[in-house]
Amino acid sequence: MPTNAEIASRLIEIRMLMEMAGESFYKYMAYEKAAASVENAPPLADLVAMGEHLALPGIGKSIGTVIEQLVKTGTAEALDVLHRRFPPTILELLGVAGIGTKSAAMLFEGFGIASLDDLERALREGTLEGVPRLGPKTLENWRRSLLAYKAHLTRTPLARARTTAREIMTFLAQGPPLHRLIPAGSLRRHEETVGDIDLVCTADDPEGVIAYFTSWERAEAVLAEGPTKASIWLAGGLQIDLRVLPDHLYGNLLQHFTGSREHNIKLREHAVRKGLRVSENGIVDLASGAVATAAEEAGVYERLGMDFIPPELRSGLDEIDLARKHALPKLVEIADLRGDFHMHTTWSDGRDALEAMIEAAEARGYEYHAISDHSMGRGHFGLDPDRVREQRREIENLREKHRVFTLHASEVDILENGDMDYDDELLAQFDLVIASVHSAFDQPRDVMTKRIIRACENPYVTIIGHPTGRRFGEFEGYEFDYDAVFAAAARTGTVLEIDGQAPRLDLSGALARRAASFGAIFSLDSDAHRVERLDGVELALGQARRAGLTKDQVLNAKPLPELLEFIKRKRS
Ligand code: DGT
Ligand code: CA
Ligand code: CA
Ligand code: ZN
Repeated sequence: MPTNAEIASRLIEIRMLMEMAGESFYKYMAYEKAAASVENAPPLADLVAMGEHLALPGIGKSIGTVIEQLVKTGTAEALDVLHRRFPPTILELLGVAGIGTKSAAMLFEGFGIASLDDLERALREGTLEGVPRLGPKTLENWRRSLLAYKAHLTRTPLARARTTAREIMTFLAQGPPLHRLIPAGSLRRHEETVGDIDLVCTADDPEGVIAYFTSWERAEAVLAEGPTKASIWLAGGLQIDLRVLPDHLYGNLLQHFTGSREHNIKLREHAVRKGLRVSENGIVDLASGAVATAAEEAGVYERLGMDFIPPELRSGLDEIDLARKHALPKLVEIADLRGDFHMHTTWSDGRDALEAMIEAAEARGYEYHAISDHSMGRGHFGLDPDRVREQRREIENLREKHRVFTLHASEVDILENGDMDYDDELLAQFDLVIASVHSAFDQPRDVMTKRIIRACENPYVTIIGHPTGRRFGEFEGYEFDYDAVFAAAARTGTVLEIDGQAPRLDLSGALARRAASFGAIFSLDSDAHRVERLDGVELALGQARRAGLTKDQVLNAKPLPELLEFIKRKRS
């Protein structure tokens, strides 16, 4: 049975299609009102299931019948009739700025354009050129809006956006002179996915910078270009916004465009109570009209009477209250990280050799790190007990050649019943054990919950690897009772991983925050399968900071002796 939200969106669909079909304003607006009252009603499916009559305030008999049909069948006669005239995909066209119901109806009836893809093709092939009332300017606007709309339909995983941001910044650095250049927006806040890339820059010649920016060879289209800002669109659908202002406004500009929207709204509300108005152009004292600009971002927060709020915490939750009370957590930093527990080598499914990974960990300046190849359950590439012992001997030999201390670890599968893929005797021989779910993702929720809790209860399991199994664009993660597992982890002294591999970010900042409220502690790992991916810890760190974690809550911020003591304590 459909939810109220689904029923309401069907009603809106009818409303839009009626407007397209030229029905009167009063008729289609009645559907819009009905949608609003459905959204606020108790679950209609339940009422119908109980045989109750649907009587919603302000809804007449004919729309009442439509709603009843929607509840029972998911569709309605009135909708089917409209769909015989306009295909359902026509509503996509309304997402393009500048296209309303009239234009959409005209595009369909005159040119058979019934979807975004159709429109894109028509614009590309010039089908609409020379059509009365569709001047070149209108078509150009549609072309840009279409690209911008498509870019926002899909969010880009953070790691990919960061790579693109680095590339465009390298390009910009080779153009007209810049004072400062930094990513802002959701990218700077380390959101797991970003809608677009925002760059903030200061320069003496903004127009020169903008012209250079829009000339980037990877820009498929220029969506907007003005004296202080421009947006480009890359093949693959990622948008980049650039703002250029004079240097004395850098602090204000960066603060404004870092967001989040919710954070900025709360910040402005707080400012207004103090008689101040905040914008990207400075902070105005409403009484005197004096404008204070900030060359550094910290100046903005200082002027508003609060501590500097790290970008990762700017979510609009409680960070402003905490900053006013000087009670923000001191977030874990990259320099606090003394090692990385999760990396693979050619012994299992990694690309680089054991010694190469050790050298790369050493080159990052780590005090220690763990090599954690897969257990046998990982198909043909996992290590059997003989190979485990062989790998241990090799690691012990290599230890003598390197300053970094290499722990011999394993990423051991948690089997379907919660047993580990190696017996306890073998597990005891590792310096550290990561336990991960790699199979039977579709188990019922309570079975999966018990399975992971059993792993937590194993004294040799130090860390639960990538706890939810989520992979961007592929898999939302297996279902289990997060709270029950977080509580079990805290109770048993089992560490929860924040896995920084690009498609994972698992735990996410939000879930790590939740787990921390149970008293859990965390490891921030790269899960690198090749040397260059060791920088995945930076992504793990971003999620840890979004969770508000301090270094006391992070296992790999502990010095080696404390780390070894920690592992021993659970085992005894
Ligand atoms: P995204 O791109 O969806 O991942 O999220 P953001 O936060 O990067 O959003 P975006 O790119 O639209 O804008 C970047 C920041 O700039 C946003 O967090 C707040 C600020 N901002 C942008 N446009 C506006 C606006 O129209 N009003 C206000 N108050 N702030 C804006
Ligand atoms: Ca953005
Ligand atoms: Ca943006
Ligand atoms: Zn794994």
